[in-house]
Amino acid sequence: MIEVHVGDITRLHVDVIVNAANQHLAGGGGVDGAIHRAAGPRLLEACREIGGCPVGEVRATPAFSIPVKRIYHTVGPVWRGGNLGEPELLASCYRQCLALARRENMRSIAFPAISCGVYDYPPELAVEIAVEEVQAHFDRDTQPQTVIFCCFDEAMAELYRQQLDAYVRR
Ligand code: AR6
Repeated sequence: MIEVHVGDITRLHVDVIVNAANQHLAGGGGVDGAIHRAAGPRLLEACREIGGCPVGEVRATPAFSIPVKRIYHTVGPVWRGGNLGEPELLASCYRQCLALARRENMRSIAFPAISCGVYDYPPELAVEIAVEEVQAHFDRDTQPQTVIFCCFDEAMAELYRQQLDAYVRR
């Protein structure tokens, strides 16, 4: 099941929330800042112990004060025009998070719009990749069974809805 939700990802009742982190796992603004604020200072300690995460990969931590099971920190690409491997790297973020959720037996996972804020990825293009990767997951697997695209605003949610409709019509 795929759902589109508008609101703060730290308030969702799911097994996993995904963080759009940076390579240093050092905390930051945007969704990263919101997740660190809600989880509390132990999250930064856990991230420091991990040490970092390459672009397109994922690292998992406990969620501390956020009432979910896990936080998956993935690092999206910075948009530099699209010819530097950005689409493959963004797809890899979604793929690796979904594969890890499957290995960890997580039933539900919520993604923010990775790279669509500070990292400047054009939302229309990012949403296309996100939907494609999640659909490909459901073609192969049944677990995690619920994927939520969590958007901070209605305009972004509308892009996901349009893309999901387009996919169904193909
Ligand atoms: N819940 C859901 N979505 C949110 C929330 C929230 N609480 N807050 C923001 N968004 P960004 P990036 C949306 O900039 O582009 C950080 O400093 C936001 O509207 O958070 O991958 C990291 O440390 C946008 O649509 O992530 C990195 O340095 C989307 O989340 C860098 O930013 C992603 O925006 C990562 O940049």
